[in-house]
Amino acid sequence: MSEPAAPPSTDFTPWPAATADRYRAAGYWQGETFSAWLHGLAARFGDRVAVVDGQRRWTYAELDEAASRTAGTFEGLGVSRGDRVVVQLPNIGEFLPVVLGLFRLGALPVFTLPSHRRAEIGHLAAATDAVAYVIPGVWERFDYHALAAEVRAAVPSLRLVIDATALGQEPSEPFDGTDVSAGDVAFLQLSGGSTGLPKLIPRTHDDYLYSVRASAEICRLSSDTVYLVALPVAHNFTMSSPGVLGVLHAGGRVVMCPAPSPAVAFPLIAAQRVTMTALVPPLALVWLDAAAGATDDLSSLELLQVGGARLADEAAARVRPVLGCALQQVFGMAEGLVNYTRHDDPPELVVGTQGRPISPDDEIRIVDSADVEVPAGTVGHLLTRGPYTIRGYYRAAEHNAVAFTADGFYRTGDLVRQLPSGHLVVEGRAKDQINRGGEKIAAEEVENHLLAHPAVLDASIVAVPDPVLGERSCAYVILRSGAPALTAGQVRAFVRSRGLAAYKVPDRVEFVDSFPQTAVGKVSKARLRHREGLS
Ligand code: OOB
Repeated sequence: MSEPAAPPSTDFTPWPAATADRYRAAGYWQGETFSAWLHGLAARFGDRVAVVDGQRRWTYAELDEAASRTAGTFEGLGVSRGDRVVVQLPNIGEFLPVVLGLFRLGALPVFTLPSHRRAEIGHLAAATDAVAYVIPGVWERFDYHALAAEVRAAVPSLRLVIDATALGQEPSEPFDGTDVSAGDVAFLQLSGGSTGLPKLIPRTHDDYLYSVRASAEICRLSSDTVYLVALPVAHNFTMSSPGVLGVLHAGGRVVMCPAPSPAVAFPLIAAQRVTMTALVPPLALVWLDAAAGATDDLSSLELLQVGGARLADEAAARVRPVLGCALQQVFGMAEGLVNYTRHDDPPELVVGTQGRPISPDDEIRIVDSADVEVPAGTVGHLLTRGPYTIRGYYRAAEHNAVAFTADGFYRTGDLVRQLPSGHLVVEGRAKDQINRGGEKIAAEEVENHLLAHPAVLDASIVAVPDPVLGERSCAYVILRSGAPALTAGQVRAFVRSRGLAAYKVPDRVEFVDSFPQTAVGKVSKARLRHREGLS
């Protein structure tokens, strides 16, 4: 009897073979793994400083060696090629040896944010059958060992908790894997999400390195670039747009910034002669405010990138006069597509658009709700596919059927219009998400937690405008009849107690008797957003 055929893997949806051939022939996919890439950097830039964290420095040669040692340590602990490893690290130097070491071993980092808690980490570890979880020990007075103990108790696959700050203290045989291939998935990135549970994004060595090389070129990075890591290092913007990896690709220097506040970042810019950094719009506003009275020398700053959420034109126009550097708008997504305004774009495009795609082979379709293309220049839903945009989420067959078109376009959920120059203007969003200053909240995820409260009959979360964050979240809650009255504070405390990251706790809670309905009887979030009395 023949073996039954294995079911098709839902871990990774490959590009069609002919499309992949085209991306290789065009030189986008170069067949290089992150491990080979790092060896190449060490050969080219050996003694130059690659990473700075406080008083600590790693040269390119040291980074390459440290990656081999961490790979060896993980291998010694029984982690092997293909295993998933949850990585939850703040902006510390160890992030790079850990991640580059896992790449070298062929184990897959699962990226998370330092603000994630039991609910997110537990879900991500379980959904990926992760074998290990890398933490920073104590950071910002939060004890990640305690969190790890809780997660470990709930996720049977999780065998190892590794404190990154203690790594490398014990000698281990360096490991230099050879059997990882460039078409393999290198890591799993977290999606902003609009559904109940966060989805994971499988990115390959080939596709990600293409976006890194191309971004470094578009942003004109060189070995003189000094990049301040102000946003969370594991976010796609900070990692690759052009971010940490783009700067390393160019032989530049990465400076870890433990917090993005002017009080922490400005002295680092002055001391390290930082030339560029990346911020979300609310931070850009704070920096613009603080720069006016700052005594730190910010004159080394040449470029400020802003992305993750829509930057107001008025704030965009203030960047050069106030900070004395150029602005670049970045409209990207962890699923792939990244748009940049270009160095030589006229000021009105830099101020008033969110840029144009990286690649000549990024395909853009702007459609109405029936997937029919809208007339040029009008607003519609953005669909995209291309050489570094995924064709499917990790282990999410059902969701993939709606998140992608039959011919492989990713439905971004963004409403955009395109100018004749190719530049995109983000006009809104069709996905059920709150963009809280660049931090994405899937409404359904938080609603599900609210519904777990015994006194809650129904809950609906919408974005409300906020002058600083752009948007905040407002939860509308219908209580069960006869249930004891709840206060907004109790509702918020309940969500927090469920182990959610703090940014997902509703900023505001309103109790109502009913929700406005759409014609087909669904909750009308559009009408909820415009309820009387909300500003
Ligand atoms: C970046 O990635 P994600 O995955 O956290 O979020 C993607 C979503 C986009 O679909 C869009 O809704 C929103 O964030 N977004 C923007 C924007 N940049 C991202 N909305 C308006 N204006 C912008 N400039 O946020 C991300 C990934 C790589 C580079 C930059 C940002």
